[in-house]
Amino acid sequence: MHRLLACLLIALLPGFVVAADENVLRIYNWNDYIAPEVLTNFENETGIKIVYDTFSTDEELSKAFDDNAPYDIMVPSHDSLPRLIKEGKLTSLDKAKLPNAVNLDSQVLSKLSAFDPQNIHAMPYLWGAVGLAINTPKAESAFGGPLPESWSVVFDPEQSAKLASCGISILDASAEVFDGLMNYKGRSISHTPPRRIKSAAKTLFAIRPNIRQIDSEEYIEALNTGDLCVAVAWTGDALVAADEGQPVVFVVPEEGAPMFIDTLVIPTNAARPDLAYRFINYLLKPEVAAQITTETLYPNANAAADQFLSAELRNMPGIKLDKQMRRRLTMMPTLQDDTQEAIDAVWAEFIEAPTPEAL
Ligand code: N2P
Repeated sequence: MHRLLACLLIALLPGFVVAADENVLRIYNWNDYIAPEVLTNFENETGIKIVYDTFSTDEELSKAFDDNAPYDIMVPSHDSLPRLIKEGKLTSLDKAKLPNAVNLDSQVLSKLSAFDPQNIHAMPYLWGAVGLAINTPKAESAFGGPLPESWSVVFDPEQSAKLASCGISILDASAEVFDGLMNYKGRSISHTPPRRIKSAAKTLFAIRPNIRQIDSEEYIEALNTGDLCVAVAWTGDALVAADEGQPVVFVVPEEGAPMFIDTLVIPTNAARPDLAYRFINYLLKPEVAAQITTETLYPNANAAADQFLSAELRNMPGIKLDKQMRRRLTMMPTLQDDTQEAIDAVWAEFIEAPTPEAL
């Protein structure tokens, strides 16, 4: 009798509706970084339910790791891997559970192995570059002629003042923006002492009144609707705007710019590593990787996926790097702690500085 009562009570408690043995996979990924049908197809094929959350900044992702947020898959960029590995946050992957990893591009794996030796903790997902998305007609008419292929259009206060009226946006990605800024100044972000970060930051504050928004998510829509003329952008986000019919080109500045590889990892606190392996292995299928590139316009790390891409996509500058892009791009380094701390402090101030409308 008592037992029956207990069962009834348990059945009525909302928390018990999701029984512990129900197959739920929790994923934390960057915004606009998957084809939604990949999620539904996987759910339909496997009966596994996906809870899918997104973030738009590295700070949000770091916080999720620090808080041991209950995710089974997360998507850190390559430069975060050394810290996450050191802190014991990442599962050593059992490659036997990822047979589709044979499809991965050996060049991408080798680049990544500088951050995760022997590719033990992370499988490459999508990659790309940071550069300038330029709405050519709008930008040229505000600028009074063709723009140089240079960070100067954002970081030179006189040049960005000319473009301010048609809308400049900057990624809310401090490491990437400082990487570009140091390149603009003819230096490298690696081994930059904090005092040099502080002095470079003066440039950021000088251009702040010319910047309409600092953001990595809403700017995609603004580019797509022609509301911005220049954006410090990630490759795919710029290419999507062109795909939406905007006269937007993606330019890698001549001074040099950072490249990133985003990776699939299983946090050590994952509740369902078994489901995480199944989904990562699914993402490593060539046709699935191609589906994701076709939707996001980010190149994937799957050497076997090319045959599933349209010829137009296969050869699209940005998905395929031309010689000039290759020459101008460098993998974003992992920053030393003191450099990172200096950047974090300056960035918080930069973000909170009054917006042009408020001035
Ligand atoms: C796409 C996010 C790109 C991730 N919106 C850059 N690491």
